[in-house]
Amino acid sequence: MAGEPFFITTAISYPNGVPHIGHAYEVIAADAIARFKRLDGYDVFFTTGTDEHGLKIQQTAAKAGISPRAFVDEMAPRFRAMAEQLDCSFDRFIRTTDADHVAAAQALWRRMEENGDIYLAKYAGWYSVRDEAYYDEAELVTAPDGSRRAEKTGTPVEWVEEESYFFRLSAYGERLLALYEANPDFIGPDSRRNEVTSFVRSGLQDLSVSRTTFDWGVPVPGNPAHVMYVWVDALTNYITSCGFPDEGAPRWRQWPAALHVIGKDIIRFHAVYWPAFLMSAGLPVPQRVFGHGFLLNKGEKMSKSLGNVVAPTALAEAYGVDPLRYFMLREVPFGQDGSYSHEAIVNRLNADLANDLGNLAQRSLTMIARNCGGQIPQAGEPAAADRALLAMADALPEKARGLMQDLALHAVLAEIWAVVAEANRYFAGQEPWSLRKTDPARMEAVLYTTAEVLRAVGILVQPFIPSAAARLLDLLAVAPEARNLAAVGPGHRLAPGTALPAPSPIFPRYVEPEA
Ligand code: ME8
Repeated sequence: MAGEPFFITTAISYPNGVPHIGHAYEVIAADAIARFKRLDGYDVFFTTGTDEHGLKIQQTAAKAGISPRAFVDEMAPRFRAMAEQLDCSFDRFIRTTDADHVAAAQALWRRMEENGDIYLAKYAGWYSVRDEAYYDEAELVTAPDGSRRAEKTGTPVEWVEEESYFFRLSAYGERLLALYEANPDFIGPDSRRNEVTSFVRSGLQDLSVSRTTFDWGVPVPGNPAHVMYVWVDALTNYITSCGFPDEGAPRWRQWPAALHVIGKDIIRFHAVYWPAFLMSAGLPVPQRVFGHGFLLNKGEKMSKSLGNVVAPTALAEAYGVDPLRYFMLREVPFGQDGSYSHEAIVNRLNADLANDLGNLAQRSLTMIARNCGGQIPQAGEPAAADRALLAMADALPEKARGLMQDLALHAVLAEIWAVVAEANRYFAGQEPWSLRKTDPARMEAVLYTTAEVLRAVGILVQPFIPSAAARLLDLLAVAPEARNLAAVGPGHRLAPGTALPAPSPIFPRYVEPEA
């Protein structure tokens, strides 16, 4: 896999409000995948960003009494700061107001137009500003206050008539179905694939792709009275960052994307519209689109002392970045909905991180510091118990690769923690503290085996809890270039006699702040 490109993206967020927990969840999950692939030798390119055009933004800015440009210039940095605070290793933060993006969106439009897929007509229909989408009569309900609303989202709709450009989506049904058929992994999880397939099977209508009722958007090439429908503009971000329309750009080797990580609510845009646009433009389609679930605050459960916080910034400050990342990725099976609460986060933090992994590292490394001269101990002749435990740790990269292929992030963590649990049982059963007097060589072997398992675990947890993993690997004196998946196993065992730094705890327990 060495050097093979792996382009991974998040959706780009609407910056019409401050970042919320869903935005944090998505960028953390994508970051864990990106980091895992880097550890496995891929040439990873990882982007996230903001989706800054459209009526919603224009209206929010107007309410705030400032220009849309000033508004997004104020909001976009908050999204970037959140991703940075959460230790997300993105290579580009793309804003749809970036000059190269506007040029890319116009170039894509021209390609679709040259292919005969864009035509001018009149549009009349029920439009939801909140959803930036038109709805059919059949998709509406009447609210108690008499207003017409979209049934699916509950947002108000208004009757809109405008001249509009259309994209000939109706021509792409067969090709899309063939794409899903030939690439079973194109849409995940399975529930989403079924949903999309039946939507396409039911017949596709042409898509209105321009607006004349507002002007905060990318002008349509050749007819600036129109701005592009925000989804045409937004989806293009993925090829902008690969250098489009310059197909000779160095980054172009990253296209097609290996994976678009998005929420389940926008799967149709990514699995139907987006590949159709790309087919029209004669460009390769992404390899995979994965719609994760929604993360919801169960409500009342948050602790009073935290003021019922839901802002990701506040959660990261209250629990720490690594514990928050770990919680989100371990607690929620990726692809399903999940919920969070103060109790659930604290429980994971204290049980899995502070107790299981933190204590094992602290106890074994303290014994090494005190009894082995602060050096990696002698391995000795491994006993059956040592070999069994090491075999489990050595098997982690292969297991993790397989589970990662299914994007089962929670299952990767479960496998790693199964090894941690086994190492704890081993440590308790071998009683190295008793061996200190009776059989010091055996004590060294037990401590060596434990340290070696911690090395494997430290390498494997880097994608999920990057700072704590780095601290653990530092404590084991693992060289920076030996922190990848290929370094797990017999070929790169810890060298006895290597000097270690003084041990320090990697995960403090969470204690409730004083009321
Ligand atoms: O949809 N839990 O932007 P957005 C988990 N601009 N994920 C959530 C969530 C929650 N509670 N709420 C939202 C947009 N998301 C468009 C995308 S991409 C070319 C354009 C996810 O700010 C949501 O599913 O509303 C989406 O993937 C992302 O957050 C941004 O949502």
